[in-house]
Amino acid sequence: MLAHGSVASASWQPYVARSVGAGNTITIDGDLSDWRGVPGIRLGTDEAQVVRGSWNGASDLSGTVYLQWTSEYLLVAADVTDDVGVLSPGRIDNGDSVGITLDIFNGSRPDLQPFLIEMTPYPPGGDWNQSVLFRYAIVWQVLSSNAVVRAQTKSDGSGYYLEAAIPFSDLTRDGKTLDPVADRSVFMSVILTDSDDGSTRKSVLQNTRTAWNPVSNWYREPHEFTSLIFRGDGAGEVKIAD
Ligand SMILES: [Ca+2]
Ligand SMILES: [Ca+2]
Repeated sequence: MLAHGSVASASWQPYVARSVGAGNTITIDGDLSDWRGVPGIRLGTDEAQVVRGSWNGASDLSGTVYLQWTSEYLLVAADVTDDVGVLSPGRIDNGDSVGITLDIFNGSRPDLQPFLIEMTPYPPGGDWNQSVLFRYAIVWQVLSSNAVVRAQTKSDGSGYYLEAAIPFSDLTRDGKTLDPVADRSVFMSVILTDSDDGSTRKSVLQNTRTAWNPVSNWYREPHEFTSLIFRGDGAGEVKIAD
């Protein structure tokens, strides 16, 4: 095993998200068959991706996260291996969750916090309206969100599939809304959190070593993220499952 942070990983390279494409539809239902062929960001393949807690290897926590977009939505899919599924009774990001940070200002407004979007596959009481925690990175303020999350547990108990649609209209701050066509690139990081008891974050994996670390920041230094690059014209349909 490599020591923490000793080597860069290909998973830390900028990620190119393509638009869904004319004639194609993504259905937000936790079934990722409509994502076939989309390149992913792999987590849990590299000890250096562990930024917090203990990690017992790929069967404990690993996954692949995929991003696409349409003119209306940033779309997220995650195929997560996690041997013990649990929801935190407190904040959902203290339990099993998929997170994404986005700095819509791409580093030009260090006075403003990046967005931090945490999504759980195990919504409290089965209420999908409670499956998203949408806030600024270190401003612990829950923001209203129209983001939609759906997930399915893997039939063999080895983890879950998660799918989400985050409206670009939610990614608005100080008069600016993220525009994938005009902006073309934003600072972004992806976070997988594993809890086995619902109260402790046992492991946290990221696609960048420094987006969060216990010394310097809490996702508030977007230049330490990697980049999300938008390609395509924004065509494509999104359907939300019940
Ligand atoms: Ca789907
Ligand atoms: Ca877990």
